[in-house]
Amino acid sequence: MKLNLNELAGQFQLEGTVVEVKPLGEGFINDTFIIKTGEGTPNYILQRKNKNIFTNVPAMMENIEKVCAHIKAKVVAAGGDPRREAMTIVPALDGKLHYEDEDQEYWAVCEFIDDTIAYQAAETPELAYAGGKGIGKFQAMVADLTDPLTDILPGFHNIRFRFKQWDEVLAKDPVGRKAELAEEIKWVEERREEMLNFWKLVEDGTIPTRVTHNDTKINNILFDQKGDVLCVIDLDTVLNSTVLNDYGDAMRSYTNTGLEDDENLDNVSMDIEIFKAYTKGYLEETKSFISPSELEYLAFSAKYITYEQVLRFLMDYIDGDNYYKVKSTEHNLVRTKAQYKLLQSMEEQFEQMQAIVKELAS
Ligand code: GN1
Ligand code: MG
Repeated sequence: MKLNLNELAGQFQLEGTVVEVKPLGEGFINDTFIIKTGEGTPNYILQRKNKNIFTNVPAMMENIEKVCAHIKAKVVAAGGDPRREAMTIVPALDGKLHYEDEDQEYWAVCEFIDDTIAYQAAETPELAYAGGKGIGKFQAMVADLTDPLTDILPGFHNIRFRFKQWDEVLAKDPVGRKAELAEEIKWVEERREEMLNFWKLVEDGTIPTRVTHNDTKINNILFDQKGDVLCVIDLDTVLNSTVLNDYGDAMRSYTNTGLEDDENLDNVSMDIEIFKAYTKGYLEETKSFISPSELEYLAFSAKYITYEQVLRFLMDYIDGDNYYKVKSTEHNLVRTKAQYKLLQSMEEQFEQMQAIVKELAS
């Protein structure tokens, strides 16, 4: 028998009685629901994890639990509230961290943290500063988590791996979109060497590998009512990689004066004040562990991740929109163009970005 959402919620060790389960948010990857329970008991987040992308959900959930447990111990030691300042994964009735339904879909639950604010954009430098502190603090808390995580997304922010996918998709051109895209493809190809040269430094260990979040958009941070960072959420992509990817991805999303999929490219540019504020907060929290090689490439990482996103959106468009959820047939192309505009804006301001990092790190 196929379970409905309420019955699925019933497969987890929840406190209280389920009142309703309804959709929440608009993630590109998973399907997300909120489980409301009665007075005095927590609400929960129920997610169907996208099994096409996360091919090993049990290992993903183990990674998440490891990171959460590590952070909770730090929060407790600092006198904080581990149920508000860290995510709490709720096991299924059989004790596993996921529930597999009869269609082999994977479901997971965590506690919903009440009374928080999530932002879709870093509207002010103050907010960007707080976000930088939040991600910096997250990285500092997991810096001593040396037990390796399972690599559930091989090659996730690895441009060498992305080029392999890119070359395959372009060779196939499965829906015949390539012919129209000579200019956009050139944007990617022109920068191939530059990006690979950076990644070589990660491969040869010049830039160290640590526990990283890998999806540091501002809406993956919960703020409290005072505007301080409470908790970093959406840990699906916690992996061992370079912290530069977390910094770079945050800069890609925070500094954009437009939308990730803005149709009006005039709206899109990099806001250097937001860049500066985030970097200040980030460096304040990471000075205890960040290395000279990481500092040297910090500003570059903003270009790297934005470039990678240009490639990923364009590749998905050429591939016929199999990865990202799309709202129209052109959506991935619109996203590609908007991210490319942002990349160009970063390239124009690169010297200033480097000067800011240098000044704030000294
Ligand atoms: C995806 O679904 P969401 O918004 O958490 C993607 C990120 C991209 C982002 C683009 C697992 O994240 O890498 O940067 O879309 N996550 C995965 O907005 O591919
Ligand atoms: Mg995500």
